Amino acid sequence: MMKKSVLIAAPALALFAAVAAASPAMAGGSTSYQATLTQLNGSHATGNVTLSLSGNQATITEHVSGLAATFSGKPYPHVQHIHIGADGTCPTTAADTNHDGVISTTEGAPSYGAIGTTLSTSGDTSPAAGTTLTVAPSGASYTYNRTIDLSAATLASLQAGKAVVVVHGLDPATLSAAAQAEKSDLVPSLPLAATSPALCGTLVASQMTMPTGGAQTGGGATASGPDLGLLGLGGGLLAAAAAAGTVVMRRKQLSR
Ligand SMILES: [Cu+2]
Repeated sequence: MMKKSVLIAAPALALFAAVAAASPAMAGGSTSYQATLTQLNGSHATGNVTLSLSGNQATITEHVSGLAATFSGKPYPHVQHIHIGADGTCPTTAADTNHDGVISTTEGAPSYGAIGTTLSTSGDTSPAAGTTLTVAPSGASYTYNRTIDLSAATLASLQAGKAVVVVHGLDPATLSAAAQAEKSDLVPSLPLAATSPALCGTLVASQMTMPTGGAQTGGGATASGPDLGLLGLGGGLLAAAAAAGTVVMRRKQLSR
């Protein structure tokens, strides 16, 4: 008798565990985006960004390293933004139209667009805070973590695959003599190096929420690795439910 009840209980437990594991992604309505940040202007920096979107609320986690460490003897402030409204790409050296050896922020704009959201450490995240050095993360390496509301414009670009994270601020010593003498295209009181892009990466959707009943129809257009995992889990759930005698669920599926 003991043996029998254990055998019956086991599938129920397994089903419960599967539902619990699947629920946050399926019911929470969040989508994850990832960006691999690659160097611009010979910065030799690296980084990555994860953005978890729920409605218009974005939780952003960013790791960078290898950036310019100091500026005027203090930790180097690296203004950083989500750029929007253009190609959704990072510029090549062909963007250096004045041939000073530096892709300025303005020269890169045809690729990544204008500032949509400022990834500041506190307060304002609008484009107005774009060059406020006091709320920029600083130093050669940092981890940035903040939950913010995205504007409608940034949200639209993000969902269209055209949102690009750009981290600014180069070591002036790495610039040509001519470029070292230039003023910033964004803040004329600063040198060109201070605001020129050092890292760039397009935010790409890495995990899509399943639409309701989406095990059959969802994810087809944009299926990637994590998507396929969810699809597999969804299918497994249906099979488990059918096996457990959940007739309503089975009927619903058959009637489609
Ligand atoms: Cu920027």
